Amino acid sequence: MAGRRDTGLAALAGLAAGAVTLGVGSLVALLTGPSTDPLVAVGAAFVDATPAWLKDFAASTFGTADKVVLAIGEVVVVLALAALAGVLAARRWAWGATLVVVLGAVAGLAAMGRPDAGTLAAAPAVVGAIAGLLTLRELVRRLPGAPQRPRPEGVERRTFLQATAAAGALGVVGVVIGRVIGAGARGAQSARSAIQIPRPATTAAPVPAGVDIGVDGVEPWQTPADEFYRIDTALVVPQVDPQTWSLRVHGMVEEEVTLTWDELLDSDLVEAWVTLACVSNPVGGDLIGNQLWLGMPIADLLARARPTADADMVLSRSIDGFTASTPLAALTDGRDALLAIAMDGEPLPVEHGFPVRMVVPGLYGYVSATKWVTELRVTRFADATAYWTDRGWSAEGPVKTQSRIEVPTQGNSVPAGSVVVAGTAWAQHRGITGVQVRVDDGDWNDATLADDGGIDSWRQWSWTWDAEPGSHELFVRASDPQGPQTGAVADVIPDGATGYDTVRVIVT
Ligand SMILES: Nc1nc2c(c(=O)[nH]1)N[C@H]1C(S)=C(S)[C@@H](COP(=O)(O)O)O[C@H]1N2
Ligand SMILES: [Mo]
Repeated sequence: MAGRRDTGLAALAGLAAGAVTLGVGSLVALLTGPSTDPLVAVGAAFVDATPAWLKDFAASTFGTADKVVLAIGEVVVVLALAALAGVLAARRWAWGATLVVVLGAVAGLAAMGRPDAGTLAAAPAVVGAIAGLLTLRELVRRLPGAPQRPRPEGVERRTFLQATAAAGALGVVGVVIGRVIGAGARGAQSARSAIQIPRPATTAAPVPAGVDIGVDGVEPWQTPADEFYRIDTALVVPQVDPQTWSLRVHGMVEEEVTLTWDELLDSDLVEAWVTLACVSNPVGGDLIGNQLWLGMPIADLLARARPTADADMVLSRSIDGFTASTPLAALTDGRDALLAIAMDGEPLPVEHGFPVRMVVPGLYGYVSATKWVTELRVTRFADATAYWTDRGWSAEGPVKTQSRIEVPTQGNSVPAGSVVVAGTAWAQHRGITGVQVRVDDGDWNDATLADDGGIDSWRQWSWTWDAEPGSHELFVRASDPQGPQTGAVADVIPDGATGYDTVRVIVT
């Protein structure tokens, strides 16, 4: 009977067949689109099916590297299953074959279930699984000691290993070619470089020189575009050609409107500084950034469509199926709610929503900042729910007033005497009216605010502490016109974290 060594060889056969499956799958996906690649499709379905707590855990544990971690985890699982298929096939062909068919079916169904799935979405998984099955059958037949191959053991072993290595190598080459060509074929980057951003009809108010408080270690007031945090459910960044892009406004409207890219460029564009924040940002976290956006006021577009009187929500949808529920009022009350086409004077980076995304001051991104947006459905909160609402988050997500200490950092040791404590506070669309710092359980001390860049942007602050030796804990709280932020500790789920940011400092 099969010994341990034979099991190892059978597992190798399974791995090689698995590589062939993935290689063929990713080559076929060159024809059917990156989101139909079996690994990508399964990963995306996993992301959508993952309960909110797990995704929150992934985002907070791995930061925005969570997609890389997911991909590595997925490959490990797939390789383990492929090895298992080899071992099963060596014992009884039908068992191994069944596992391959089931895995192929799972990947095919996952691809067909993607919101942007075409009719051939399952093709990479199906063709890949067939290639994998054929490979597995050939390799299992060549397993040393297999009944069909009554040959001397050494020769058998050598031909088996050669065939397995060749199959495995072909599979890996297929994956690499698929990935490299697929990445090169991503059209959006070249379309993006060809774009001339028009001049705004309304420019942003000039930013006072003192918005940056001038303390080393404080995050810049304007977040560099290439350092802007990225949060989305997209495993492959949607590639949208502006020339074929359009935005459909429909639902509870007097008149359906379809906006094209050229119409958008020709409209009266407005420039605005807006701080965008993620609801998953923990207290003191960095899933937040401030930028200069340029876009068409969403109110102008809605004015053409004329929402009916009983509508109270706009469900925006991206090309890859993500949806966000934004209160209609926030889009029409005069704030700078934009269909943004530029960030920092440049076309949107592809991963930040090229060619068009929404930006709405005062609301967390998950209910307002739809990237790669292609549809606005005017509806009611009572009638429709959005992507994250279906996963346990609140239907509405106004940004909570928050503040963070950026210097000194946690666990720092500083010499006694004058110590500058500084950081950033935000209360988008209400504005920061004050920041206070507390040492241990002392009184709150007023911090100095940096210049004000507008109520939709965050605001820097600093306070000079007369530090006495020992271990101390610093607390910060910000105020908006309604009063100070709450110190009550709340998790990010369901509608944003609260509590004071704190750092422990050793004064020597
Ligand atoms: N299409 C799409 N748009 C999306 C998301 C998404 O998953 N898909 N995530 C939203 C969330 S949760 C946030 S916080 C912001 C983040 O925007 P950024 O990646 O440009 O910083 O995008 C929003 N827009
Ligand atoms: Mo978010």
